[in-house]
Amino acid sequence: QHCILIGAPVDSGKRRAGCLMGPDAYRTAGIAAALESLGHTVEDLGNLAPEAHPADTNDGLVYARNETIGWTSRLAQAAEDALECGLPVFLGGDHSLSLGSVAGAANFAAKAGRPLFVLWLDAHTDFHTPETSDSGNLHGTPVGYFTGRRGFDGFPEVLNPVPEENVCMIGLRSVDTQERLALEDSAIRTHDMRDIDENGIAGPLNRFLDHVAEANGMLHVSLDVDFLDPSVAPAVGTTVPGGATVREAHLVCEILHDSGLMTSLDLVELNPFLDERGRTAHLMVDLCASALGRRVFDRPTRSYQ
Ligand code: DIR
Ligand code: MN
Ligand code: MN
Ligand code: MN
Repeated sequence: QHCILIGAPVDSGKRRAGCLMGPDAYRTAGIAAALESLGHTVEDLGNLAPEAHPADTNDGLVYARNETIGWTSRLAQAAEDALECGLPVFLGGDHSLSLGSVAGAANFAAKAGRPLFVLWLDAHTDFHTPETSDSGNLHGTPVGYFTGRRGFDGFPEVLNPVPEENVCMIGLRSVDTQERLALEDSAIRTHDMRDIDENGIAGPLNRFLDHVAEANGMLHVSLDVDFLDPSVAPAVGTTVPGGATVREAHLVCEILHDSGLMTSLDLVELNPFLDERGRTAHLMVDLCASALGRRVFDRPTRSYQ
């Protein structure tokens, strides 16, 4: 495959700074070489910048709204353009980058006449709107945005909202009250950590991939560092105990590769400033490699190709 690395040093989605260093941490951890060693071609677009925007005053609850709007337009266009030529890998940057990456992927999918599906690997549901958020941090809003919830005044219009039933969340263990209420009325497929503890992680994932394949869908995968347990991935501002193990995360990525269905990927919320010796960046690079074909042995698996 042709992998297009898109540096998205978005740091406007929450108040704690540091995610702007994420893209360069992934490069330092060897992401390009890892993908090339699997036989892929890799093109690195460097780090993007947000579109011009008015300065943020931050006098209301919502933090850095204008800067995040600037990023959303820029990244939506970048996603749409990159999907013409290959598989975009967004090197975040905090999770507010997914307002743009998913909206752009949805526009591309609409042009291609295919439905877009989204796999959300995260401790959080990120289903807020700017109006329901208690923190005012826009990294908690991308799923609300790209599924077309109201309350995003001033943001680019979502031309092709992702249908709720096309969204699957795995790894959940921190859901705010307003998100919980909104999810109760939604068709989003949610799998919390208890679900994984009781049933394993492969079943829910394979069932979702079956839907993607049946619909000839495109699949955007958004991997938040805090999907992982903080004991193995400490470099994130919002750690929540009880997350996915290294093996559960690799299994997800290996199954994704075998499915042949993934068409774009976000690596988000890495804050290298909080890390020891780049261990979290290395783990995220290893997971990306698994999602793009690194494996121990070949084995017969369900394949949609
Ligand atoms: C929290 C945190 N629900 C918020 N969200 C995070 O600020 O709305 N998402 N960290 O990944
Ligand atoms: Mn998130
Ligand atoms: Mn999260
Ligand atoms: Mn919140």
